[in-house]
Amino acid sequence: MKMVYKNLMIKLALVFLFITQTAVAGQPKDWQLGFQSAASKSMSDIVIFHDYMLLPIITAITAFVLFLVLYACVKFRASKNKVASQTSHNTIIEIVWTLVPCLILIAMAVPSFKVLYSQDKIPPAEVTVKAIGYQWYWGYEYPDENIIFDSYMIEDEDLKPGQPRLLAVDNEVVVPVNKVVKVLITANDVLHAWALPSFGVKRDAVPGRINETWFRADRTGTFYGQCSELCGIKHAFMPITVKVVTQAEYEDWLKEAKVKFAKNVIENNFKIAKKVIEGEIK
Ligand SMILES: [Cu+2]
Repeated sequence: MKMVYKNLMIKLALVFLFITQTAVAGQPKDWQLGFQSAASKSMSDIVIFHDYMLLPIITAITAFVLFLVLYACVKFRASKNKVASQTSHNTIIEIVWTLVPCLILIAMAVPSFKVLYSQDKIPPAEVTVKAIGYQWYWGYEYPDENIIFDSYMIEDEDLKPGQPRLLAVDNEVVVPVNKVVKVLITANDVLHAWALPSFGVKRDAVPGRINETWFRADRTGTFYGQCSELCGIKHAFMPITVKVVTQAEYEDWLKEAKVKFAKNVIENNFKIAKKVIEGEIK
């Protein structure tokens, strides 16, 4: 009987996990509580650390402090304590309330550093993407593929069915699933930040400096993020869209993109346009 019950619980947990994983796309939801669903190991680690370590500790401390406050309110109420107690020091309690928080912090620090280091150590990159923050859109480059393009938010009136408001862009970043994607992040004007919650990624985009981060998406789909550094009046309107596809789909996209977004052609057009403006060519 016990075994049957255990199996049933495991099945229920799996169904729940499946529902929560599939029902939530890589974007925020109305009335959402907690994180967006994880689509990379980094993010799963963050979610596990938060859900199974931080939340229980926070809940326990909050409940304990609430209990102490209520206990003190009842036990030391004025009606039952006509003469106030003069107690002011207790060495043992003072040692305990210094040591216990220290131990809690150390216990939290160990897994926290583990997650941090795993995010910081970039494995050999299989795809490299450079993200450049502009006021107010993102530019992308695939340095190994001679591809460059800009990515603008789609305005409300131009949204197609299924495209989320304030998150969909005209040109998405496309990456293959289960591949290490290194993202080089910089900015052209002011500070921006490239952030994608489902991948557990957030890095500042600093003019004149290149920051690095990485992710390995473990499922296909479209994932949305936003600029996460106050960068001016249209800060809220420079979303980030990453489309994770299969390797074959990625190769098809590359073929198309190498023609559509060919860097040398675009740079050449810029040069010609500059010359026309300066009057060298008519
Ligand atoms: Cu920005």
